[in-house]
Amino acid sequence: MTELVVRELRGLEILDSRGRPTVLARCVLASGASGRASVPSGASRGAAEAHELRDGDPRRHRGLGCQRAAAHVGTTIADAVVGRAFAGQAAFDAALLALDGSSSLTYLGANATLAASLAFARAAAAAARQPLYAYAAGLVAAPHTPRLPRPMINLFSGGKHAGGQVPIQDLLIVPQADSMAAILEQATAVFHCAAERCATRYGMRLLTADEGGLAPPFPALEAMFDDAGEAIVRAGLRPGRDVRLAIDVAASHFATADGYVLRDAPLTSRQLIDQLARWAADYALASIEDGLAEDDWEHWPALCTQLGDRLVVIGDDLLCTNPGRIARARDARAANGLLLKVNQIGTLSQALHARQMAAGAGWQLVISARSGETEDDWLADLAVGWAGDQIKVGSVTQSERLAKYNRLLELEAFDGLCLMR
Ligand code: 2PG
Ligand code: MG
Repeated sequence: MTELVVRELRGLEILDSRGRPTVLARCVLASGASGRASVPSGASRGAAEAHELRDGDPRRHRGLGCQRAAAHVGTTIADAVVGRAFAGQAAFDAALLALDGSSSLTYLGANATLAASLAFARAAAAAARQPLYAYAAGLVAAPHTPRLPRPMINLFSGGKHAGGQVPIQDLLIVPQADSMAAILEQATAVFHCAAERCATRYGMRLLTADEGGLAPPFPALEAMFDDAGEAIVRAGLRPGRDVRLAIDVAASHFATADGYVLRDAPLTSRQLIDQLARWAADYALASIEDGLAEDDWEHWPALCTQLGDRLVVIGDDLLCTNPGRIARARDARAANGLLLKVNQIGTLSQALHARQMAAGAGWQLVISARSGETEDDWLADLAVGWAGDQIKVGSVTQSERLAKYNRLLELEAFDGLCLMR
């Protein structure tokens, strides 16, 4: 492999889909090849995520400014990498970690390191005259064919993404069609039928939540599932057959000191598992993400034992794309699916490690966006190159979501990539 010499690295504070600052980096190599990338940001964050560096100056962006993180890219990191030759992504990312020196990137900020890591990846892909997905595939040790992931698409939002009108954070649809074009056609049909139902049933204008999902004031949690089923039927599709349902419970966010409170009803972990099992049976759920809180390690194995043979038990806040937490969950049989979010861990190489561990455990791999996104589409290429079984990007509205879906459409139509069955 030819060495990649960094000629220039710059960082910039830009704005994300919530109107909050985030970081963009541009990397230019000595060969002239260049790449740029911006990083997303979560609202319903796991406690074990890598550190997102914010300025904390209340006079700008309510303290959420990213000028220090952007400056770290353009000065601290640039000073350490410009003029140096790197054998590849692993060497570049190792330099970032060495420079920071902490386990959760508290000094540089994971938003700074990830911007640099991704911009370097794009530049390295350009230097190799490869599309980003092929470069990402080349990072995975075992050879495999890049393939399109099946999207799980946000229909209804609650929790931290929609002001908490329902405690469940996301109800998602998983169209079962066998091409990306058909999947997105079905998803938009269901979305528009759901939007009409929200208008007639709840008198709600077409207002959407952080990820573009609908967020009506459901009178009961079951109404959320029933309305989704109804929208699928109205779209001329069969619930459970053509389109399956999935949920991101994000249970950490309604956990209390001694259990959970779901819509004013106190529940023990066991009772919550039983509730999830009833929904899984009644609505043929394809997956349940964060069905329990991130620190409820004691009960995750019971959840996985009870439901893991019927659906995917996905860990998001539980795992935080963190190899140490994934090892613990694997050993305890606490989950059988990883929600992989690169900014939870801070560099592409660490996320790859997490991906390899999930693959080694035989888990389902879901590559996920964040609720705060930009128009950047690198996530689509990553999901393809790393052979994600599924991708979670949000709804079929809002351009920061569609940038990823449209990239998948392009890869299907022009690069001949196929969906995994
Ligand atoms: C999640 C994500 C994406 P956030 O919980 O899975 O939906 O949300 O980016 O706010 O953590
Ligand atoms: Mg989640």
